[in-house]
Amino acid sequence: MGELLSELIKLLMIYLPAMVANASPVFLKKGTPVDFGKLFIDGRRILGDGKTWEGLLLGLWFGGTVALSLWLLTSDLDYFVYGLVGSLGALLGDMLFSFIKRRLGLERGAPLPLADQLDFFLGATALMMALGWRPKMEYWIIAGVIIVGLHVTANRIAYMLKLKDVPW
Ligand code: CTP
Ligand code: MG
Ligand code: K
Repeated sequence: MGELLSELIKLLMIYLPAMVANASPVFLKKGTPVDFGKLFIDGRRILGDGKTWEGLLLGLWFGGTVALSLWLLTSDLDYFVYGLVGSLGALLGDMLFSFIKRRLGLERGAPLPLADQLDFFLGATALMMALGWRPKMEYWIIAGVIIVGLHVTANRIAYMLKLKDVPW
């Protein structure tokens, strides 16, 4: 039990910058679209107005600040390196799924169950693992359930506070 708890806390700390990076662009109301408004070969937007350069910069800045704070608190450089990489991965994963949503003909903000909840988590995991991070599978699954649960709850709160137009 003691080991499970400490491993879970470490995992949540590794993912915390990615969670913050994913959540912070919500405070933006508009910005310059990453795709600059351009259309894909199917005639639909490449990514759509929900993915902006300002959102990417804000997410990296906030996620990076959390990663830096964790490094200073723990003296463990891994929290900074993986935190920063996880933040970038979260934002890229989010964009990858927006690309997929547009290809499916879904407008900006339309829900795609599972994808909307997992995009940033999968993106953060993929990029951190590409840089050599190796979580223990069983702990990773439990941490994933907690993180996705927190994400869903945070989105509902953001909706109630009128920060978001939709609760997902
Ligand atoms: N956002 C942003 N830039 C990003 C990511 C998010 O500006 N790179 C902002 C947008 O205002 C976006 C909001 O955060 O509307 C919520 O993000 P998300 O739910 O991922 O975007 P959606 O509007 O749902 O767009 P999509 O359908 O493409 O997922
Ligand atoms: Mg959305
Ligand atoms: K998303």
